Amino acid sequence: MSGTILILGACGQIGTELTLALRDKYGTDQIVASDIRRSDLAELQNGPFEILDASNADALRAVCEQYKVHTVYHLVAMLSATGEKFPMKAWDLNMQSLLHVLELAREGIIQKIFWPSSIAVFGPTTPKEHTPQQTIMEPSTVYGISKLAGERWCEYYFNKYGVDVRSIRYPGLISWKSQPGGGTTDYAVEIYYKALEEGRYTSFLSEHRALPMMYMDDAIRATIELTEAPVEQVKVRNSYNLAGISFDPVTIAASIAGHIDGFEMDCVPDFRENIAASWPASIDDSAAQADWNWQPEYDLEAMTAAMLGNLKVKLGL
Ligand code: AKB
Repeated sequence: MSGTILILGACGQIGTELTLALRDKYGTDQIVASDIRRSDLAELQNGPFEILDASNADALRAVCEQYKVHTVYHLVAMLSATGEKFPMKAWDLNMQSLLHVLELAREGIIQKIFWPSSIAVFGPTTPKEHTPQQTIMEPSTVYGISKLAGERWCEYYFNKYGVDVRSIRYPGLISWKSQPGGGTTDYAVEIYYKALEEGRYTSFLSEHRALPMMYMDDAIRATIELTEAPVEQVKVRNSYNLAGISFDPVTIAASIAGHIDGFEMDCVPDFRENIAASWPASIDDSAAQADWNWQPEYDLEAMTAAMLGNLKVKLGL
């Protein structure tokens, strides 16, 4: 590959870990991190960093030209719960920034794009269990609507202009290095912090509200594997279903209680329960498995051990 890699949204939950993983793989100078603010994480400071608003097309173009960017990982988005509070802002941010990046690829300024979609593209009329790659998609959140529209734009730019854009429908992502913000699946990260800090947690989803989830190490590996897969293996150009682990609050709480004596959880569902109720409980990712050999490594037990072990050190407990 000649040219650098640009990460948009490098200070976010996925962006932080993807930047570090790609810098490990390709060397610090090859990876340009960007966000609207600087990261507090010292590790992200070592290497090229640009303050960049991805919805500003001119600023984005200038950074791509300055660093001779080959591949853009576009990780800027307003997630489901915040999106319901600010629908127009969510739509503008989520759509404009994607269209700017697609246009840069159409013009040949960049050569490849990774853009994340989400299980939020599905809705209440979608089959709930083992949701297929192709099925009914009638999302009921503004975030889901923007992700579904984004998927259609990605496929359109691929079919019409040959733009090499690749995408995954991420489940809820669980990580210890950086926290999520504004999502419906965020409870599954908060619960580990509260378990260690307070020995108890109040979930904003109901006891048996199962959702598709994934440990961040698996998600980062999937992201890089798909983006680097030989072009002929990438047969889905809207977005790939991706499955890791499916669980509900009661099940993750039991897994944590196996490590922390006396840990307790209660449930006080809020507006996010309705969002979660509209999403699948589990995902069929056989297309990703068949096309680019996707296999997750972490089950719930391995994830809980990794989260608690790493957070204990991070929080100095
Ligand atoms: C959210 O909860 O909004 C996100 C997602 C599933 O895309 N984590």
